[in-house]
Amino acid sequence: MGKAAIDYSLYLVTGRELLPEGKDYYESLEEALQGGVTVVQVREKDTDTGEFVEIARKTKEITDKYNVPLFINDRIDVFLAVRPAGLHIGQSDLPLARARELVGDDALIGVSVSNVDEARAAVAGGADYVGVGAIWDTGSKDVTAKLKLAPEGAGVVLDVLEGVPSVAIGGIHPPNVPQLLHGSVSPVNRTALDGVAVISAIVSSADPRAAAAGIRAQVDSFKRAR
Ligand code: TZP
Ligand code: MG
Repeated sequence: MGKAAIDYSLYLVTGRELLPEGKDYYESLEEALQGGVTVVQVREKDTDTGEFVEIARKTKEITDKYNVPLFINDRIDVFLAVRPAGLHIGQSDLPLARARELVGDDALIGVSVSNVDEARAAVAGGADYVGVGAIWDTGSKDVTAKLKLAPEGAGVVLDVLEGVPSVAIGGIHPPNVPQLLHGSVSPVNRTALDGVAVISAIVSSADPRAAAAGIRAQVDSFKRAR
């Protein structure tokens, strides 16, 4: 899957711990894909390596079926074992330059950024996309107050991306998507935001297909109108 083919409109980050009681992870994932998820990232924080690899491998079987690119969060070893489209790293993970040496030029690397300096470094280092956040408070990750960008702060970060694709992340749910999409827009970055990334808005839903479809429709109509 070539780099140019990626549509970042609706980026699902997995969070098995947030599934509703009795909901199967793979079933939820497949429903979300049917609802219009365009990118998936497997994010596992306290999972044994062998199990992480197995989950990533099975997840890839499903995302492949929908022709959706898969990223692995943090773990280069899991990436190398499964070889999906890409690796996603944060500011305290493997440095971007080392990650690039290890994954090669054909793989995609996404980088989480929370401010303009991190965004500039990610762009200079050749990140294929950036995740900008946390936009709002989230129960899905420990984020300190200074990392909370709110839509206006996201716009400042988007201004320095120089065409590198971006997704916003953190506390994004259907009611605040309009505020995000319009609040993060300035004349410079009008086209900079390529999509939204969510965990709980889809994973916690009893109907992930409908949850994904609802957010996807909002992003699609924003992108059509700009
Ligand atoms: N990075 C910044 S915020 C966040 C991550 C992984 C969690 C997003 O989860 P949610 O449930 O969509 O707020
Ligand atoms: Mg990380």
